Amino acid sequence: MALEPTRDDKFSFGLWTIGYNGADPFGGPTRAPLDVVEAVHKLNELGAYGLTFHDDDLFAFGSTDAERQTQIDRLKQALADTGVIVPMVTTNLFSAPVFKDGGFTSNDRGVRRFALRKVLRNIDLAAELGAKTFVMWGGREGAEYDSAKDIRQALERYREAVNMLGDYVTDKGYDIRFAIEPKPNEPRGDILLPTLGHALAFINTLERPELVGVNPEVGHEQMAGLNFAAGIAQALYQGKLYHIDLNGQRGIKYDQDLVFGHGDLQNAFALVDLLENGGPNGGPAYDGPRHFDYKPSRTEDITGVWDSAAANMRTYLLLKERAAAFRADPEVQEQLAASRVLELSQNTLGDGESYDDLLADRSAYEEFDTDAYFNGKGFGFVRLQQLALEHLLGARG
Ligand code: GLT
Ligand code: MN
Ligand code: MN
Repeated sequence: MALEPTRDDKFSFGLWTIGYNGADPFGGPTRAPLDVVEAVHKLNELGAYGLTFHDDDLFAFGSTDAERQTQIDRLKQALADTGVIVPMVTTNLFSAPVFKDGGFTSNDRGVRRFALRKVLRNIDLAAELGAKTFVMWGGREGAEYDSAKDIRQALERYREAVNMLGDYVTDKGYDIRFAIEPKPNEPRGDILLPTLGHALAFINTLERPELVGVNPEVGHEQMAGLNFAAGIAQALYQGKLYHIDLNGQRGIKYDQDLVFGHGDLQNAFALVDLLENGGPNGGPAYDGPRHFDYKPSRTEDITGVWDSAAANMRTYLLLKERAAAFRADPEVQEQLAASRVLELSQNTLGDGESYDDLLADRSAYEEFDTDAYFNGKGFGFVRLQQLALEHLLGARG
């Protein structure tokens, strides 16, 4: 299998990822600003197919209309010269000081109205560039103090905002869907819609739920101690995986945004297997962009930036190769059957069986001898996981 990324792999990067200058709350930048034209050309050379961005990544907050247009034109030219596309656009509602208490859910109504205008303008740009997904990461939507935010009203305002944006894309005829990106905390002490599950539940309250899905990020779910691959399986199950942010995180701590695979590698293996193969019982796989939202480490120079960009894609392709070998291994198939992983796709009730039929089935209960049935036998999950690990390590075929 080819380990050279190609356009068909649908790898994309945020302009803010490769463009991260290395500044953190404790120290200044370690790298010079990266120009968007250079970013597009370099990503193209490395085999990526897409660039994504926030409005403020492309043209500084507060730019004049002319400055904004110059940057848009420069980007368009670079896209035309390379064939790179913009699959996703997002809005920065977090960097400007005015957003310190949030955008859609700031206690200050004037800020909320400004945030909506900023997003509407950026949706027009997304449509103009042909982006199909519009991500909403509400990093400042939240609070540090329980007394500071009426959570129910904040959710009402979030809902009002997303409903209005749904009306807007519908009325304009834009082929755009929204993807909410959950995160539990940072920069706020607590962020609204902190996990994928909260976001999925919120989406059900919207007026046009079909227009809204999720953009889960590996590290964000792991910051909450959750199993990312399992969450993604649920998002796929509910038809809500509209986009994905791949990166690496090592445990429950600040948002590390490491290279994909440089965190929980076993879960990354399970994730790639799921995205590519749809799970052991062959559920729907994912065919959207494989979007990397990582930060080249602060220790790196520009060579390290491009090395780490390439590392994300290569690791993904290595895991894809290992996952294919895992699925094709006859011993794995045997163990999947022995571990009853495949049996889970069978309905629990028989065809047309009602609860009356189940109640009448004495073998299911009255005559079901749990001790004899169990008879001390295990599931063999450890052997199955060791087979997975050995494939991951390249120790088997
Ligand atoms: C910010 C955040 C990311 C989000 C980006 C989209 S912005 O860098 O840390 O996780 O995906 O707004
Ligand atoms: Mn992150
Ligand atoms: Mn992200």
